[in-house]
Amino acid sequence: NFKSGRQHGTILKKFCQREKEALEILMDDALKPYVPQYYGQFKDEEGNEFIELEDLLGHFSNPCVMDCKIGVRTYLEEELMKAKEKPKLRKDMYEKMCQIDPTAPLPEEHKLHGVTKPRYMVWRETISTTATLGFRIEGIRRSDGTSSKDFKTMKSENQVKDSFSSFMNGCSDIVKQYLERLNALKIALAQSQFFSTHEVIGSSLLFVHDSTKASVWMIDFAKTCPLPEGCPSISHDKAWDLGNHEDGYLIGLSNLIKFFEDMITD
Ligand code: 4IP
Ligand code: ADP
Ligand code: MN
Repeated sequence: NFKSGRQHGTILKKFCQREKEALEILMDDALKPYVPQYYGQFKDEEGNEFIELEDLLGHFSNPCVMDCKIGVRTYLEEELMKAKEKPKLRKDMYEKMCQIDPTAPLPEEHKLHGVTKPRYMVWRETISTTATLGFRIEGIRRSDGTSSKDFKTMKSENQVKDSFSSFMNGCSDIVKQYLERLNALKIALAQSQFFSTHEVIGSSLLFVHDSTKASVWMIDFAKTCPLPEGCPSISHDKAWDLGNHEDGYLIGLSNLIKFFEDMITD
Protein backbone atom coordinates (compact mmCIF):
# COMPACT_ATOMS: atom_id res chain seq x y z
CA ASN A 1 0.00 0.00 0.00
CA PHE A 2 2.65 2.54 1.06
CA LYS A 3 6.20 3.22 -0.11
CA SER A 4 8.98 2.13 2.17
CA GLY A 5 10.59 4.95 4.07
CA ARG A 6 14.06 6.44 4.05
CA GLN A 7 15.16 4.40 7.01
CA HIS A 8 14.79 0.69 7.56
CA GLY A 9 11.48 -0.15 9.21
CA THR A 10 9.54 2.93 8.16
CA ILE A 11 6.85 3.65 5.59
CA LEU A 12 5.76 6.79 3.75
CA LYS A 13 2.07 7.76 3.65
CA LYS A 14 0.63 10.55 1.52
CA PHE A 15 0.77 13.80 3.50
CA CYS A 16 -2.34 15.04 5.25
CA GLN A 17 -2.14 18.13 7.49
CA ARG A 18 -4.78 16.88 9.92
CA GLU A 19 -3.06 13.53 10.34
CA LYS A 20 0.33 15.17 10.86
CA GLU A 21 -1.09 17.42 13.58
CA ALA A 22 -2.73 14.46 15.31
CA LEU A 23 0.48 12.40 15.22
CA GLU A 24 2.54 15.27 16.61
CA ILE A 25 0.28 15.49 19.66
CA LEU A 26 0.12 11.70 19.99
CA MET A 27 3.91 11.43 20.26
CA ASP A 28 3.59 13.14 23.65
CA ASP A 29 0.42 11.47 24.93
CA ALA A 30 -0.68 8.43 26.95
CA LEU A 31 -1.58 6.81 23.60
CA LYS A 32 1.97 6.92 22.23
CA PRO A 33 2.58 3.16 22.77
CA TYR A 34 -0.55 2.41 20.73
CA VAL A 35 0.34 4.53 17.69
CA PRO A 36 3.09 4.00 15.09
CA GLN A 37 6.14 6.14 15.83
CA TYR A 38 5.94 9.36 13.78
CA TYR A 39 9.24 10.45 12.18
CA GLY A 40 8.18 13.72 10.57
CA GLN A 41 7.31 14.90 7.08
CA PHE A 42 9.21 14.35 3.88
CA LYS A 43 9.11 15.68 0.31
CA ASP A 44 10.47 13.65 -2.60
CA GLU A 45 12.21 14.98 -5.76
CA GLU A 46 8.89 15.39 -7.58
CA GLY A 47 7.52 17.49 -4.72
CA ASN A 48 5.15 14.83 -3.36
CA GLU A 49 4.74 15.18 0.37
CA PHE A 50 4.62 12.32 2.86
CA ILE A 51 4.61 11.53 6.54
CA GLU A 52 7.10 8.94 7.70
CA LEU A 53 5.82 6.30 10.11
CA GLU A 54 7.09 3.21 11.86
CA ASP A 55 6.31 0.11 9.81
CA LEU A 56 4.19 -1.86 12.26
CA LEU A 57 4.81 -5.11 10.42
CA GLY A 58 8.56 -4.72 10.88
CA HIS A 59 8.79 -6.81 14.02
CA PHE A 60 6.84 -9.77 12.66
CA SER A 61 7.63 -12.61 10.30
CA ASN A 62 4.93 -13.50 7.74
CA PRO A 63 2.36 -11.52 9.72
CA CYS A 64 -1.42 -11.80 9.54
CA VAL A 65 -2.98 -8.32 9.43
CA MET A 66 -6.52 -7.12 10.05
CA ASP A 67 -7.83 -3.57 9.68
CA CYS A 68 -10.96 -2.73 11.70
CA LYS A 69 -12.47 0.71 11.22
CA ILE A 70 -13.70 2.02 14.57
CA GLY A 71 -16.67 4.23 15.39
CA VAL A 72 -20.36 4.55 14.53
CA ARG A 73 -19.77 7.41 12.07
CA THR A 74 -17.24 7.42 9.22
CA TYR A 75 -17.51 10.97 7.85
CA LEU A 76 -17.03 14.41 9.37
CA GLU A 77 -19.91 16.68 10.37
CA GLU A 78 -18.11 19.20 8.21
CA GLU A 79 -18.56 16.94 5.16
CA LEU A 80 -22.25 16.71 5.96
CA MET A 81 -22.58 20.51 6.16
CA LYS A 82 -20.81 20.93 2.84
CA ALA A 83 -23.09 18.37 1.20
CA LYS A 84 -26.14 20.16 2.58
CA GLU A 85 -25.06 23.62 1.44
CA LYS A 86 -23.81 22.56 -1.92
CA PRO A 87 -24.71 18.96 -2.79
CA LYS A 88 -21.91 17.54 -4.89
CA LEU A 89 -22.89 14.36 -6.67
CA ARG A 90 -20.26 11.64 -6.65
CA LYS A 91 -20.45 9.42 -9.71
CA ASP A 92 -17.71 7.13 -8.34
CA MET A 93 -19.67 6.56 -5.13
CA TYR A 94 -22.88 5.94 -7.08
CA GLU A 95 -21.01 3.30 -9.09
CA LYS A 96 -19.50 1.69 -6.00
CA MET A 97 -23.02 1.57 -4.56
CA CYS A 98 -24.47 -0.07 -7.67
CA GLN A 99 -21.69 -2.65 -7.71
CA ILE A 100 -22.67 -3.85 -4.24
CA ASP A 101 -26.43 -3.43 -4.61
CA PRO A 102 -28.00 -2.08 -7.81
CA THR A 103 -31.28 -1.54 -5.94
CA ALA A 104 -29.71 0.67 -3.26
CA PRO A 105 -29.81 4.06 -5.05
CA LEU A 106 -33.11 5.95 -5.01
CA PRO A 107 -34.85 6.58 -8.35
CA GLU A 108 -33.59 10.17 -8.24
CA GLU A 109 -30.02 9.00 -7.64
CA HIS A 110 -30.26 6.54 -10.54
CA LYS A 111 -31.43 9.37 -12.76
CA LEU A 112 -28.54 11.64 -11.73
CA HIS A 113 -25.96 8.84 -11.68
CA GLY A 114 -24.62 10.27 -8.45
CA VAL A 115 -24.93 10.29 -4.66
CA THR A 116 -23.53 12.70 -2.09
CA LYS A 117 -20.59 11.53 0.01
CA PRO A 118 -22.52 11.42 3.32
CA ARG A 119 -25.30 9.47 1.62
CA TYR A 120 -22.75 6.89 0.45
CA MET A 121 -20.90 6.80 3.77
CA VAL A 122 -24.12 6.37 5.81
CA TRP A 123 -25.24 3.61 3.47
CA ARG A 124 -21.87 1.83 3.95
CA GLU A 125 -22.31 2.18 7.71
CA THR A 126 -25.72 0.51 7.62
CA ILE A 127 -24.87 -2.40 5.31
CA SER A 128 -21.93 -3.25 7.58
CA THR A 129 -21.56 -3.51 11.37
CA THR A 130 -20.46 0.11 11.77
CA ALA A 131 -23.96 1.38 12.59
CA THR A 132 -24.80 -1.48 14.96
CA LEU A 133 -21.47 -2.45 16.57
CA GLY A 134 -19.34 0.66 16.12
CA PHE A 135 -16.68 -1.18 14.14
CA ARG A 136 -16.31 -3.05 10.88
CA ILE A 137 -13.70 -5.28 9.32
CA GLU A 138 -12.13 -3.46 6.38
CA GLY A 139 -9.59 -6.02 5.30
CA ILE A 140 -7.65 -9.11 6.32
CA ARG A 141 -4.29 -10.27 5.02
CA ARG A 142 -3.22 -13.81 5.82
CA SER A 143 0.32 -14.98 6.45
CA ASP A 144 0.55 -16.51 2.96
CA GLY A 145 0.09 -13.01 1.54
CA THR A 146 -3.45 -13.54 0.21
CA SER A 147 -5.90 -10.89 1.27
CA SER A 148 -9.58 -10.22 1.31
CA LYS A 149 -11.52 -6.96 1.28
CA ASP A 150 -14.78 -8.84 0.95
CA PHE A 151 -16.39 -7.42 4.06
CA LYS A 152 -18.50 -4.56 2.73
CA THR A 153 -21.85 -6.26 3.35
CA MET A 154 -20.88 -8.12 6.50
CA LYS A 155 -23.63 -7.19 8.93
CA SER A 156 -24.22 -10.10 11.30
CA GLU A 157 -22.36 -10.74 14.54
CA ASN A 158 -21.82 -14.39 13.61
CA GLN A 159 -20.13 -13.47 10.34
CA VAL A 160 -17.79 -11.16 12.23
CA LYS A 161 -17.07 -13.86 14.81
CA ASP A 162 -16.29 -16.38 12.07
CA SER A 163 -13.91 -13.92 10.41
CA PHE A 164 -12.13 -13.28 13.70
CA SER A 165 -11.84 -17.02 14.38
CA SER A 166 -10.42 -17.72 10.97
CA PHE A 167 -8.03 -14.76 11.34
CA MET A 168 -6.72 -16.13 14.64
CA ASN A 169 -6.94 -19.70 13.38
CA GLY A 170 -7.77 -21.22 16.77
CA CYS A 171 -4.64 -19.92 18.42
CA SER A 172 -5.82 -19.07 21.94
CA ASP A 173 -2.53 -17.53 22.96
CA ILE A 174 -2.80 -14.99 20.13
CA VAL A 175 -6.39 -14.17 21.14
CA LYS A 176 -5.21 -13.61 24.71
CA GLN A 177 -2.41 -11.28 23.64
CA TYR A 178 -4.81 -9.24 21.51
CA LEU A 179 -7.31 -9.06 24.38
CA GLU A 180 -4.68 -7.88 26.86
CA ARG A 181 -3.54 -5.19 24.45
CA LEU A 182 -7.13 -4.05 23.76
CA ASN A 183 -7.84 -3.78 27.47
CA ALA A 184 -4.64 -1.82 28.01
CA LEU A 185 -5.61 0.47 25.12
CA LYS A 186 -8.96 1.13 26.76
CA ILE A 187 -7.20 2.23 29.94
CA ALA A 188 -4.80 4.43 27.99
CA LEU A 189 -7.73 6.05 26.16
CA ALA A 190 -9.28 6.98 29.50
CA GLN A 191 -6.00 8.66 30.51
CA SER A 192 -5.32 10.32 27.18
CA GLN A 193 -5.46 14.09 26.89
CA PHE A 194 -5.57 13.63 23.12
CA PHE A 195 -8.62 11.35 23.23
CA SER A 196 -10.51 13.69 25.55
CA THR A 197 -10.06 16.59 23.14
CA HIS A 198 -10.46 14.94 19.75
CA GLU A 199 -13.14 13.41 17.59
CA VAL A 200 -11.73 10.23 16.03
CA ILE A 201 -13.43 9.46 12.72
CA GLY A 202 -12.48 6.85 10.11
CA SER A 203 -9.57 5.62 12.19
CA SER A 204 -8.68 1.93 12.35
CA LEU A 205 -7.24 -0.55 14.76
CA LEU A 206 -4.56 -2.56 12.99
CA PHE A 207 -4.23 -6.12 14.35
CA VAL A 208 -0.94 -7.81 13.57
CA HIS A 209 0.27 -11.26 14.63
CA ASP A 210 2.61 -14.01 13.57
CA SER A 211 3.04 -17.48 15.04
CA THR A 212 4.35 -16.21 18.37
CA LYS A 213 3.17 -12.66 19.07
CA ALA A 214 0.23 -10.33 18.55
CA SER A 215 -0.38 -6.61 18.91
CA VAL A 216 -2.81 -3.82 17.98
CA TRP A 217 -2.24 -0.18 17.06
CA MET A 218 -4.39 2.84 16.26
CA ILE A 219 -3.83 4.07 12.69
CA ASP A 220 -5.22 6.54 10.16
CA PHE A 221 -5.80 9.96 11.72
CA ALA A 222 -6.72 11.73 8.49
CA LYS A 223 -10.19 12.50 9.84
CA THR A 224 -9.29 12.97 13.51
CA CYS A 225 -9.94 16.58 14.58
CA PRO A 226 -9.73 18.69 17.70
CA LEU A 227 -13.21 19.24 19.13
CA PRO A 228 -14.59 22.64 18.18
CA GLU A 229 -14.77 25.49 20.72
CA GLY A 230 -18.49 25.08 21.36
CA CYS A 231 -18.06 21.37 22.13
CA PRO A 232 -15.28 20.95 24.72
CA SER A 233 -15.83 17.22 25.29
CA ILE A 234 -17.49 14.06 24.03
CA SER A 235 -18.11 10.70 25.72
CA HIS A 236 -17.02 8.55 22.73
CA ASP A 237 -19.72 6.07 23.74
CA LYS A 238 -23.01 7.84 23.13
CA ALA A 239 -25.10 7.88 19.99
CA TRP A 240 -24.28 10.53 17.43
CA ASP A 241 -26.68 13.40 16.72
CA LEU A 242 -25.81 16.23 14.40
CA GLY A 243 -23.81 18.75 16.39
CA ASN A 244 -22.79 16.53 19.32
CA HIS A 245 -19.59 15.31 17.55
CA GLU A 246 -19.80 11.86 19.16
CA ASP A 247 -17.75 9.28 17.25
CA GLY A 248 -18.72 6.03 19.00
CA TYR A 249 -15.07 5.01 19.33
CA LEU A 250 -15.58 3.33 22.71
CA ILE A 251 -18.76 1.60 21.51
CA GLY A 252 -16.66 -0.12 18.86
CA LEU A 253 -13.77 -0.90 21.18
CA SER A 254 -16.04 -2.37 23.87
CA ASN A 255 -17.77 -4.58 21.31
CA LEU A 256 -14.43 -5.74 19.95
CA ILE A 257 -13.29 -6.61 23.46
CA LYS A 258 -16.52 -8.56 24.04
CA PHE A 259 -15.99 -10.56 20.84
CA PHE A 260 -12.41 -11.38 21.83
CA GLU A 261 -13.51 -12.38 25.34
CA ASP A 262 -16.13 -14.70 23.83
CA MET A 263 -13.45 -16.35 21.72
CA ILE A 264 -11.54 -17.30 24.86
CA THR A 265 -14.51 -18.67 26.80
CA ASP A 266 -16.31 -20.34 23.85
C1 4IP B 1 -14.07 5.17 0.78
O1 4IP B 1 -15.18 4.33 0.60
C2 4IP B 1 -13.55 5.09 2.21
O2 4IP B 1 -14.61 5.37 3.11
C3 4IP B 1 -12.44 6.10 2.44
O3 4IP B 1 -12.02 6.05 3.79
C4 4IP B 1 -12.93 7.53 2.14
O4 4IP B 1 -11.84 8.39 2.27
C5 4IP B 1 -13.41 7.60 0.71
O5 4IP B 1 -13.93 8.92 0.48
C6 4IP B 1 -14.51 6.59 0.42
O6 4IP B 1 -14.82 6.66 -0.95
P1 4IP B 1 -15.02 2.75 0.28
O7 4IP B 1 -14.21 2.17 1.38
O8 4IP B 1 -16.40 2.26 0.26
O9 4IP B 1 -14.35 2.65 -1.06
P2 4IP B 1 -10.61 5.35 4.18
O10 4IP B 1 -9.54 6.11 3.47
O11 4IP B 1 -10.49 5.53 5.65
O12 4IP B 1 -10.71 3.94 3.75
P3 4IP B 1 -11.75 9.57 3.33
O13 4IP B 1 -11.02 10.62 2.61
O14 4IP B 1 -13.13 9.99 3.73
O15 4IP B 1 -10.98 8.96 4.47
P4 4IP B 1 -13.30 9.85 -0.68
O16 4IP B 1 -14.05 11.15 -0.57
O17 4IP B 1 -11.83 9.96 -0.34
O18 4IP B 1 -13.57 9.09 -1.95
P1 ADP C 1 -5.66 5.34 4.05
O1 ADP C 1 -6.12 6.52 4.81
O2 ADP C 1 -5.02 5.68 2.77
O3 ADP C 1 -6.71 4.27 3.95
P2 ADP C 1 -4.44 3.98 6.32
O4 ADP C 1 -3.62 4.78 7.26
O5 ADP C 1 -5.80 3.62 6.75
O6 ADP C 1 -4.46 4.72 4.90
O7 ADP C 1 -3.65 2.66 5.97
C1 ADP C 1 -4.08 1.75 4.99
C2 ADP C 1 -3.46 0.37 5.23
O8 ADP C 1 -2.04 0.45 5.24
C3 ADP C 1 -3.83 -0.25 6.58
O9 ADP C 1 -4.99 -1.02 6.51
C4 ADP C 1 -2.61 -1.09 6.91
O10 ADP C 1 -2.74 -2.37 6.32
C5 ADP C 1 -1.48 -0.36 6.25
N1 ADP C 1 -0.77 0.49 7.23
C6 ADP C 1 -1.14 1.72 7.65
N2 ADP C 1 -0.26 2.24 8.52
C7 ADP C 1 0.70 1.30 8.68
C8 ADP C 1 1.91 1.22 9.46
N3 ADP C 1 2.30 2.24 10.26
N4 ADP C 1 2.64 0.10 9.37
C9 ADP C 1 2.27 -0.90 8.58
N5 ADP C 1 1.16 -0.91 7.83
C10 ADP C 1 0.38 0.16 7.86
MN1 MN D 1 -8.33 6.95 5.48
